Amino acid sequence: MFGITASSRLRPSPFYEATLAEGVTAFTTYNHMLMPTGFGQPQAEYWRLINGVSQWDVAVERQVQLQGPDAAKLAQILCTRDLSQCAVGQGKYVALCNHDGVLINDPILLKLDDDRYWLSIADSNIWFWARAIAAERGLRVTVSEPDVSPLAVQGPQAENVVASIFGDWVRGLKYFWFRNTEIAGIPVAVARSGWSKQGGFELYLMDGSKGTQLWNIVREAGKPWGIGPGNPNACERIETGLLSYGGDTDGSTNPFEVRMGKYVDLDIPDDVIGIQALRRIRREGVQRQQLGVLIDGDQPLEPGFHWHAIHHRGAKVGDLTNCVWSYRLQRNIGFGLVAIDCAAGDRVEVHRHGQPLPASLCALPFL
Ligand code: THG
Repeated sequence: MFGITASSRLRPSPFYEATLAEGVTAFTTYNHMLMPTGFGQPQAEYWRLINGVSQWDVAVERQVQLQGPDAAKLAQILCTRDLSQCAVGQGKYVALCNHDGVLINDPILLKLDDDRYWLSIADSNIWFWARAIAAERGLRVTVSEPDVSPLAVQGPQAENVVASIFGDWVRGLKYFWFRNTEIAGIPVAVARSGWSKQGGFELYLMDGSKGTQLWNIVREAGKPWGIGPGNPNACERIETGLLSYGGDTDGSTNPFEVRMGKYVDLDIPDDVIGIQALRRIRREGVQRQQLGVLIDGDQPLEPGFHWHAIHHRGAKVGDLTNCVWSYRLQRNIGFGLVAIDCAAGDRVEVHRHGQPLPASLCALPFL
């Protein structure tokens, strides 16, 4: 489309040089960094994730570290999920909300120690937020952004690749659990996680000067399984129903509207930010829900920047928040954020560039 002007505001990833060497063709911005979004072969990249193994520069998932005697307290104040049973070495998918119960990030929380946590964040400024809350509540905690950069290894063969590097113990890691280790003197935390439903791991690189070296270790180890470069894959994540904070959410979305209710514990202490609003929303009922949208027709649509209005019986009932050509379903699919009285099976129209496209609502995930 156009180029990107280099600037110190756009911090390079430790894997930037390695992705250039792999032939990266596109980036997006995320947490004031560049994230690769393609390597020129979208179909091959997709099928490699579905059938094989793929390695991704996801250093943009920055860690907000909470450290100090009140770190656990701050973590709980920020997260609308009960953390009291979270063990050292465990991770959890959590919703961060503001005082109105609006979702402001959906990180993975990692408990490194009783007094040290990471929030592995999606695309919003949680560093500011956590510092402000800690200061306002007088907590003894240091909030920082450590030198930590995740590299994802995703796909059905990811476990074989990661086990060949670190040993068979990785096969026993439970979902979102992690262990600190090193490879060739490079400090990493190995976690079973990642933004796909094809299985996989994330290697949290803890020395930003070793990005190319770690990338190449994974690349070499993955050769027997046909590893290649990839990135968080829009098609796969929409087919499998994974949420993109900021893409599928707006300035008033609460967790219940976007299928995150199961990660909200309403009986946590009253001082958790947003919990009182969430109790009220639960009591009064939500206005919107997330459903799948299957657009009629068998030609891929061009992706766009905006949400598209969804109409039902002549009235607007919500928005299509993303849209992608599904290689497995051979249809254009997306998520609808629609009124609570809409239901799977409803026939609707997506209004895109002034053109109404007939579509059907369905349950998520698609696959
Ligand atoms: N890896 C790391 N940090 C991240 C992401 C990541 N931070 C931002 C973003 N991605 C967080 N968002 C998600 C969303 C969904 C999942 C993971 C991260 C996910 N969800 C599963 C699901 O919805 O089915 C399982 C969740 C569960 O049951 O606990 O995996 O990718 N480091």
